[in-house]
Amino acid sequence: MDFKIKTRLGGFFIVILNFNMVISCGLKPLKVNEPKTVTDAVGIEMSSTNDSITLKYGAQYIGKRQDAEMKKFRANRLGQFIHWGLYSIPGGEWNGTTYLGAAEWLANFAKIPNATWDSLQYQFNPNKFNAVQWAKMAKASGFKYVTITTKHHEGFCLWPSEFTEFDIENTPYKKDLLKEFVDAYTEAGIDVYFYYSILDWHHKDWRYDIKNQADSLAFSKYFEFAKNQLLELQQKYPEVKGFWFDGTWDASWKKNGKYSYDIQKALKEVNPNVIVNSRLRADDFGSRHFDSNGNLMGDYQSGYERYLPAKNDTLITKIDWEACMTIPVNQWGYHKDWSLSHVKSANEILELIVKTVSLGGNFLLNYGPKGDGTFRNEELEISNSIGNWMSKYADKVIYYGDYANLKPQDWGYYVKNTNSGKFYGVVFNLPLSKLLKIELPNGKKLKVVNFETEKLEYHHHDKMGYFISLPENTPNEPFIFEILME
Ligand code: 1KN
Repeated sequence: MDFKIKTRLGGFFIVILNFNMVISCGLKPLKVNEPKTVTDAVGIEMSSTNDSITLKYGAQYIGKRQDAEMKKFRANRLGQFIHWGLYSIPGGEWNGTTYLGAAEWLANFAKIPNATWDSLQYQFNPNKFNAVQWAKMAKASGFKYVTITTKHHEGFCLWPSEFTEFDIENTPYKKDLLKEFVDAYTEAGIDVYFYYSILDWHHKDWRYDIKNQADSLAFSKYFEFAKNQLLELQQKYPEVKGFWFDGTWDASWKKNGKYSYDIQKALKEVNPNVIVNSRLRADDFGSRHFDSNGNLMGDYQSGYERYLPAKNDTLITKIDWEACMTIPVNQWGYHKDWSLSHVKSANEILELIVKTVSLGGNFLLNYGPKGDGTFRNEELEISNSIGNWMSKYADKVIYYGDYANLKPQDWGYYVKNTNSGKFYGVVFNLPLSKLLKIELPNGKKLKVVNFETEKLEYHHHDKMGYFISLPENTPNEPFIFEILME
């Protein structure tokens, strides 16, 4: 994917983003400005003393938000992502052919006419859906928040919307499924976020590009529709903590930075502490996620999709960010056949989660429930394993986990718990030497290393660092140790 060309021109960076067809992967901050004055979270138009380009639709504030809602989002760290829509019915199979691609994109790559696809609406009847059961499973897995697709690219709405007939109300299910969902998760103490696709294959006024007056007029109507729907979601489900936007890579959206700015502004007028991902935004010049001055737009960077920053990426630790991840290689919506690609094990997923937290990020793990409202067994099993691990370790190294600012080592990851102030190592790779190396910054001394089972004095210490003997019996799962320094 060729997505970024950076040239230095007369003192500022011009960024040309070329997303061939799609995707917001691969975005890295051009520069991360150290926090200036963090005014309140919604502060519009902050001082731009360091900014080289004057922008009308650039970043609305600079630095990490420090309000209670954002602190909660950050402390939560682990979220469940749910892709559920009409695509969950065919599950990647159409007319006897199973397609390898992402199941929620089937309509697009199998070139299924809109009228045919849209009629799946009359089959959507998840009569085994039990919101309370879902929330219970999510809680047992250790998820502190959930992000559900209210509308994916296909345009079908999981809530009864005043602004379209293409919604849950006009399915055999009829009931307000989203309300059941929001109520159950909220009751279980899990924060609810809404995924909303700007890209819409169903809406007649959606445009990929704006080439003439007529496109421009149509797209302005689409914008009003999307804005109305979003305000409707906020009004009908006031528990919603934030919005996760997707489908914002097309020229039409990039040419209308004002629209992305206005949507964020409108949502924040209703709830000043609402949390919006960076993917919504484009600035005056079509820069996405980061404006043309390199400042993050939205409340956190949401570009890491199915991959993570490097272990030693210290720039990313300066901003809030969230990665989202599939269990197979690339399936978000329900796909019948997971044998087509590598399916991650619980330990692989745990490593991705811990790595994310060690870099000060959040992690969304995706589930694609079936059309009938049940989860596939693989997802239930993963949930079970992850949940077991989380119940032992998450309070120490996941929730409130953050970047520890210690030199990365090959055995695993460091996490600092911002609630307790404690430092931890999480071991994923057991060295054959049975020695764990720890290097501390100048002036710091290692006092003790606390495994769950034993306290260990360090084995050897010289200017290369500390070498810690592993306990006799190392657990048969990723394990943690506490590091006490002085
Ligand atoms: C390669 O292009 C894309 C386009 C859309 C890759 C992924 C996506 C969507 N974003 C994920 C979060 C899913 O919703 C996926 O359909």
